[in-house]
Amino acid sequence: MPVLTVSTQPFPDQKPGTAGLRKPVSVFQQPHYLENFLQAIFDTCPELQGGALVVGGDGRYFNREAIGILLRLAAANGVTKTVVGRNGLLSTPAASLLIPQVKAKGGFILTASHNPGGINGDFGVKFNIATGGQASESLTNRIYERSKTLDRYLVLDDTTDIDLSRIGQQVLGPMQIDIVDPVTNYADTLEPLFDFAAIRTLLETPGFRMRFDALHAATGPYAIELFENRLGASHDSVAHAEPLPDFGGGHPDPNPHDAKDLVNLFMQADAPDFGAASDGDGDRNMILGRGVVVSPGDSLAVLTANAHLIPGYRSGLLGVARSMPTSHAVDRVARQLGIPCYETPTGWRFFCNLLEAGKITLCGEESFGTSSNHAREKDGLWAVLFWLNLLAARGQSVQEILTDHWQEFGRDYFQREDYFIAENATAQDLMQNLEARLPRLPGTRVQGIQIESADSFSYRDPVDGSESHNQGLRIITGDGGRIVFRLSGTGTRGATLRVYLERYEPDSARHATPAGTMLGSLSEAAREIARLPQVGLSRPDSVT
Ligand code: G16
Repeated sequence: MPVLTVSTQPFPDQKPGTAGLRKPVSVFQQPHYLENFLQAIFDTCPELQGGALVVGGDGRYFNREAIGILLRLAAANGVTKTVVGRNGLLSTPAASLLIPQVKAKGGFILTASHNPGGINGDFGVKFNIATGGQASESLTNRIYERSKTLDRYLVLDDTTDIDLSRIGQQVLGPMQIDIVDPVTNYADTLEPLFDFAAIRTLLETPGFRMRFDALHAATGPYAIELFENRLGASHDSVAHAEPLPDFGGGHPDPNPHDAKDLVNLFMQADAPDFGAASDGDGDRNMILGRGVVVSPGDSLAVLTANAHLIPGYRSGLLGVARSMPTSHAVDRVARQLGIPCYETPTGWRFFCNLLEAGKITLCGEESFGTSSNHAREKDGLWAVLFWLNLLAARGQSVQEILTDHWQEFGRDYFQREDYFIAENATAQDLMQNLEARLPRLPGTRVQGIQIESADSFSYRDPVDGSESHNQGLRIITGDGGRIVFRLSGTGTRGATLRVYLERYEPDSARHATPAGTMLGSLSEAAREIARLPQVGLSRPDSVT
């Protein structure tokens, strides 16, 4: 086999973040940059030799070129077969499901998720293991260590053009390439989990309207297949369905800040009955009803409380998990159901061990991610189907379901405030200084709020015993509230400080009060505690 060994220099900045390596497109376009990172993965995972790989991406700018490079490196590193989504497209959940289904040794998902795309946007590479789950923290660290000493990569000396649009088998040197329809397998996997007949009846009810906004990202073709083709939703139900390399210039993140148009639509009196959106690679979801956006913590809690109504989950739940900054709403439901509830650091990879060990059935995060043990990634369209099935089974609107839920369990008001900080070093200093002050906070009052305790969150994985430290700073207040500070691990420029605010309200007479009102003083307290105005951060850049 004609393999070239190309000399290279290590790049010092190839440390993956919360989910893979994400950088501006221009960084990935530097000579050898992508090749180096891929080679670091092949060197760290010798099990990929002689096996199959799944490859696909969210269709963002540089997706096709990157796949071309990846295929040549894979062939040179002994991969015998790659399964590639047609036109290089695979949503993250679809790729994750495909990996174990085709018995691949792993998969490469080319995505920067919710980060903007286009030539001036971001690109990213995620490596998932044979279970379909994200690489663990220790594997990610080993890949990073390898990237720091890499001085060569292997590439097939063969520039045969692979036609990514043609479903079927092709070859590249000794490697077989199977181009597959990215949608059918995914839709076939999800369908048996839900009562499609009941959802179809709901969607065909005269006057019922839904709107799913694919934000010109990966989920468009999947949503059309599921909602319009299989479930009979009207043909205007899926908006912005065509995946575009720059996502149509938008920010493909389903949250009230970035998907403002959709939120505004649902605040109108004549809004559709049900709405949802997903992100660049299809793993996040936001659920809306007329006049209401469901907060991610509430969504997880509602799904847990109602799982017995859904065919795939009728036999009960093993347990649930949420990331630490996610609201405690699901904890109350788990307590009532008598099932375990785990609290993990931010990052889906921390759920994977729990899922694999059969400890949990559902899990979710504050960053608009939810999923179940059907996959090892979060799954945006799965959550949308779950909610539709719930609407059909309960015969209620989104607002009615939420109101009933709060009535029974109380309401966990939740909001995330993001502060953009231009200099990374400023952000690191801010966190270090705050951490140093934590021991002095308990017993003090800030903005009239009593502080009960404060710590830095550490996690011990109950399956493999591995420990993760410095996973966010927590302040617990006397009125059932909590403030969490952490730095985002998915940005590519400067730093983003995330401040998560939460407050429990058992009294249903107060459940209609807007979150901003309920959390106003906690927000002020957070700014004072972290001394944000002193570094010019007097107001958040976004609130979701
Ligand atoms: C990624 C991870 C999620 C995590 C999120 C946090 O999401 O997959 O598990 O919750 O990052 O983002 P940040 O560190 O910016 O708060 P995604 O959708 O970008 O893959």
